[in-house]
Amino acid sequence: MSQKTAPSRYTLTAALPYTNGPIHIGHLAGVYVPADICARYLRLKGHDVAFVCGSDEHGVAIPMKAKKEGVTPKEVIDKYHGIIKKSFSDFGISFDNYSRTSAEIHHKTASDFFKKLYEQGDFIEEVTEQLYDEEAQQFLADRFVVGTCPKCGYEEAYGDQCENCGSSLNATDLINPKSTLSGAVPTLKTTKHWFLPLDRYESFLKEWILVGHKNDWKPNVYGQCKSWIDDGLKPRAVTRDLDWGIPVPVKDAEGKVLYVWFDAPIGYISSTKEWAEREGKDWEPYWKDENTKLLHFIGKDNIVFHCIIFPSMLKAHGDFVLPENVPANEFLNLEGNKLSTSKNWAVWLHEYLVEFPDMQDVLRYALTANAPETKDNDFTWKDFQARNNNELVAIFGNFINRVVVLTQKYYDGVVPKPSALSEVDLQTLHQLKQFPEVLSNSLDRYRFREASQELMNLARLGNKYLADAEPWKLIKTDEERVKTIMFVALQIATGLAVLSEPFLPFTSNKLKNILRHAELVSASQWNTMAHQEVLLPSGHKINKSELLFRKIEDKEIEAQLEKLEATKKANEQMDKETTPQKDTITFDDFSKLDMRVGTIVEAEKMPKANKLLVLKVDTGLDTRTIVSGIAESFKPEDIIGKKVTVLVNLAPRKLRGVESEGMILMTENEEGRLVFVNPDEDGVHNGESIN
Ligand code: B3M
Ligand code: ZN
Repeated sequence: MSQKTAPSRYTLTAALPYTNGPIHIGHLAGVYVPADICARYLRLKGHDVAFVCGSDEHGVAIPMKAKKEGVTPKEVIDKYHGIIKKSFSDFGISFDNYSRTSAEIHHKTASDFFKKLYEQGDFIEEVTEQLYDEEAQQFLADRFVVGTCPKCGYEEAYGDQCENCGSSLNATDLINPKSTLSGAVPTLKTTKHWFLPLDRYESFLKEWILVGHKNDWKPNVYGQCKSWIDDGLKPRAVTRDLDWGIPVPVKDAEGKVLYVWFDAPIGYISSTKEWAEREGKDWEPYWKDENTKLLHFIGKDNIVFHCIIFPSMLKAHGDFVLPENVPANEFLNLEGNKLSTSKNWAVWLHEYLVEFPDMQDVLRYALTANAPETKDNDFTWKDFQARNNNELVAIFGNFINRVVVLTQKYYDGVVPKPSALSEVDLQTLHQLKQFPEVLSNSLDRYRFREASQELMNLARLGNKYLADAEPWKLIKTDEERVKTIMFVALQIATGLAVLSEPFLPFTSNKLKNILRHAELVSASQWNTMAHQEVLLPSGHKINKSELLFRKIEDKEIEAQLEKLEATKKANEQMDKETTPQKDTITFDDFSKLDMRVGTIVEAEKMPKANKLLVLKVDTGLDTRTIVSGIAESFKPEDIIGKKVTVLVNLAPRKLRGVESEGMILMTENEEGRLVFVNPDEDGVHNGESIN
């Protein structure tokens, strides 16, 4: 954020999460943690900040989820809106307002926005051929159709965008499209839609982005915009043939709704209006005053909508400011695999909050320290544990604990009066006063990962200062010197309390309570501490210590890895192609099969054959030899006496020289181990027919 003429007002938006599932760590790392750090930082700098978000409740993703869960779309959005809103609040994401696009205020705001552009003649009204599913009797747009992306070849691209390369697509662009409703190959059917002619905004976008933001937008964002603009922008349909969404507010539009990516970004404006109404503020300066800086926090798959389409809409509307920056992050992976809602391959925020109570800041820190700011990155539970144990506990927490415990022990919690400051003391305090600017230098360039490490460096400075000064030894010989050391250490602790707030809000709050910071006559702030002689005055009494962080044990991490392992197995089981049903047979065919209850009475390994066991089976008719390929799933001694289902009238055949007379019916479990299809019930005897 250029600080030439520090703006008085910022509007921060965070991508509206679809209410088709909970929030996971990918959403947090990509969007919500950086956005929250930025909002908290700007507030601490004294700016007027509107930090808005809300649930994205339209679009094809919702009815698809409803169909999958066997409920109505309304039930889906109410369920997930509630889960998402509560989990954000419990995690300390400090939205000024968290709204939802099903709210009346949004329907009105989005409808009015569309009508204005319609009345200005900004849309092209056109009847075109669109993909249609004859079986489902449904036009196929967005997630109702998948196919190969014409830009990057990704085979799971949706009708409106490719999540792999971020390209914005028209469904008819897809190669080999397939309906996600019925699997059918779509036909083409004519239908009327309204198109936003993005090509008409090409020169504006070239000037505004390619010239105006060449140096201050992140390379990953600037690069995507440049490639779209260079590829040539095409008109984009901003309406859909759907019954779920905001009805198109013009005549001859029955059965049509606003395209979700037309209405959703307007949700930022609606959320601001809702907040302003509640707070007795005027919303318009936050969206129309040229002094306002608009910042969009999103993931890389949303760049085209926030840098090309929504700005073109705002430009067409005519009285809105344009985004100052869109610091989109790349993607976060989990233990080496892509995060996936549908495959449950995720660390869900609402589950984390239960499994790691009061440890919001640990996840905030781990996700920031490893944020995918310039390239995709990987979350591992081992790294999560290391960040906590080796940094938060061993450096930050250890420093604070020592300072507070020793202040209590030596001075009953009262900040001592220092005597003459040594060269090291002066140097240390000078470094302390640099940190607000050091952190600002990173935060003003949206380098949250770098800033989080600078914050940890302040804790390192404190830790080192104490370790070098060793007040616990000096106390025996030079009490005056110890007073000075503890005074300096308490100043660093206070600096940490103030500067950690954007990153570790819960810890900052705990630390401020320990230091009774709020009770200080001139409590130090981000903007004042560099010029304040003293952050924590002598004579001020602090509270007793409380644990800021606890060690995470290996078994807690193992439990999380086992949970993921179980998910992986369940997915493998689901992914395993269920062998298609064989050709239909007649009852006569079936009645030729003679299946009986049998019992294994002997079993031994087939020499030189890893997979084969030679069994003696009492079929009730006789005791016969059957060779069975189950040696990798069972030890011979474990299956003696086992009841089994035997196909007794299968023609005998020689296996490795042994005549096998029949077959034992088996199946496979989710671990891929063979299991007997067997009549386990008591009272079922050998020879009983199985029909
Ligand atoms: N609902 C999130 C996504 O594409 C989408 C963001 C809307 S922001 C206006 O995953
Ligand atoms: Zn692609």
